[in-house]
Amino acid sequence: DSQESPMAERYYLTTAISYPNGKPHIGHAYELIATDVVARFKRLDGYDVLFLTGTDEHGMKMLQTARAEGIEVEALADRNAAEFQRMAKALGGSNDDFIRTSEPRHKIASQAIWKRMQDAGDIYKDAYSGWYSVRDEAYYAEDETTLRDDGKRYGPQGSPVTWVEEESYFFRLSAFQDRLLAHYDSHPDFIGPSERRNEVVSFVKSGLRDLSVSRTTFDWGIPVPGDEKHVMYVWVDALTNYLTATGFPEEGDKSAFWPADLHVIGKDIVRFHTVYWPAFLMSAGLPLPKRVFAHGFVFNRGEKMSKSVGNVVDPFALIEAYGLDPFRYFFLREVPFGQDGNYSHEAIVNRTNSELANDLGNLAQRSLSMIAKHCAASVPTPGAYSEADETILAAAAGLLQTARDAIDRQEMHHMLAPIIGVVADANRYFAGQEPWALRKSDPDRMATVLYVTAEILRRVSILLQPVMPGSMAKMLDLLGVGADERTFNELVPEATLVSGRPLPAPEGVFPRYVEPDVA
Ligand code: ME8
Repeated sequence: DSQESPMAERYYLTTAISYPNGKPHIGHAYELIATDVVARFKRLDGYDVLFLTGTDEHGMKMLQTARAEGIEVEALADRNAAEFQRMAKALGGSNDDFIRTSEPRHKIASQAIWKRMQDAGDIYKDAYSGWYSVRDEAYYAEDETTLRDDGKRYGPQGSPVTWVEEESYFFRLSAFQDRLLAHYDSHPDFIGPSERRNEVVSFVKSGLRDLSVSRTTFDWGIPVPGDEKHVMYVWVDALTNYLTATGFPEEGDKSAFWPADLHVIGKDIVRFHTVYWPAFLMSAGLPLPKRVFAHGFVFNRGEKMSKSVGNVVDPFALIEAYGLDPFRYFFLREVPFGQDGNYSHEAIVNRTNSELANDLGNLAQRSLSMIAKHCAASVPTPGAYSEADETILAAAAGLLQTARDAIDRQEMHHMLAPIIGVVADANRYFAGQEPWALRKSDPDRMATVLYVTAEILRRVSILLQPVMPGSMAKMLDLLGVGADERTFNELVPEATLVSGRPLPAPEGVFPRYVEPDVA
C-alpha cells in the first residue's frame, strides 16, 4: 500500500489459489475470511501489507471439467475466476491483488523459477510411471494408494488415481531431504499448527523421491522453457504464484515483500507448501516463506439450514441469510483455527444472537441511549475512577497484546474469546453500577459509568474491525470516533474517548436474527 509510511514494516500474506473448475464454496470463503482478518489486523497495527488471493487455472482437473461441460478451458476459467472475484468482494476481502495463473506475468515468473532450478542442476529428463490423482493434482507412491472392492485404486485423500507413463522432467527432491529437515528444525514456526508440523517432519524423514514436474499428454499449462512439448506440472506453476505477485523475476516496488510472512492454506495441501515449495525455492536460491499455516475443513453437519439459505455451501446465500459481519464472526469464533469445524443454522443464529445482538449490541444500545438522553448527546466527562472502573478499563487495555500474540499464531479464536469476555464483563459492570438509578442520586457518577462503558466499547470496536469491518465502522461512528482515530495506535493506554464530543443518534448495529418464515 503506497500510502503507508516508508518506515512501516512489510507483511505479505496469501491464501491458497483456488481451482476455478467449479463455483466457490464455503471452504474457499472460510480461508479468505480468516486471511482477510490477519491482513486487516496487520494494517491497523501499522504494517505495510500485501494480501494476495487468486485462482489456479492450469492442469488436468480444469481440462477434464471443461471437456465434461463441452466448453473451452479458457471459458471455464474466465467464468469461474469471475465468481471467485465476486466472492472476494462479497466477503469484504481486502486483498491487494487477485492473481490468475493464466496471466502473462505468471508465465514469466514460472519460467524464470524453472530456469533457476534447471541452472542449479536440480531438473533432469527421464520417464515417469506411477499413480496420479487428477482431483488432487498429485502423484502418489503405490504404497500410498489402496485397491478397493470396486477394483479401482484410490489415493490417500480418497480420490481415484490413474496410471501414468510418459516422458517427464524430474525435480531432484530427494537431494533436499536433509536441508528441509534442518530448516524445520531451525525454524520451529515454519509450519503451524504443530500437528501438521509433526506430520511433515515424519513424512520427510521417511525419505523423498524425485518429483515429476512436467507433462506431455496435454498442453493446458505453462510451457517448459526450451522444450515446449512439455508443460509444467500444475503445482510448480501454482506455488510460484506467490512470487509472481511480488513482480518476480524483475526488481520492482513489490520485490521487498518476498519472502512471504504467511501462507494460509487448508490441511489437504500441506505437503505441497512445506516440502515441494521450500525445496523449489532452495534450489532457485530464493528465501523461504516465514510461515505456512494449515486450517481445518468446515462442514455442514446435515443440520437443517434456514429455508432462505437454500444451498448451504454457497457463500453468497449464507451472506444473504445472516449478514456479512455475523457470518465472518461466526466462523472465526466458532471454529478454533487449525481444527475442523461444523456449521448449522442453529449454531450461527445462537452464536450471533447471543454474542453480537445481545452482549455487544445491547451494551452499546443501552449506554448510548442513556448518553443521548441524559448527557446532552455528547461523550460524558468522567470523574474519579472507582476500583470497578479501573478493573474493567485495564482488562480492555490488555486486549491488544493478547490479540497480537493470537494473530501471530493464527489463533483467531484466541483473539476473539478474550474480547467477548471483556464485553460480557462490561455488561455485568453496567448492570452492577445501575447508571439509571444514579441519574437522580449521583449524576456525576452516572456520567463516569457511561463514559467507562463507552470507552470499553471504543477499544473493543477498534479491535473487532478486522473481523467485522462494516459493523464496527458503524459502532465507532456512534461513539464519535473519527475515521482517522481507528488504528491500533489509538489503543495505547493514554488514548481514550474525547469528552464533550457530540454523538449521532444511537441506532442498532446488530439486528437479532429472526426466522424469516416465522416473522
Ligand atoms: O487446493 N473447508 O485449490 P482448491 C476448508 N489450487 N477449506 C477448504 C475446504 C473446506 N471444506 N475445501 C477446500 C487447491 N478448502 C489448489 C491450491 S495453492 C498454490 C494451490 C481449501 O480450490 C483448501 O484446503 O481445491 C485450499 O487451501 C483452498 O480451499 C483451495 O482449494
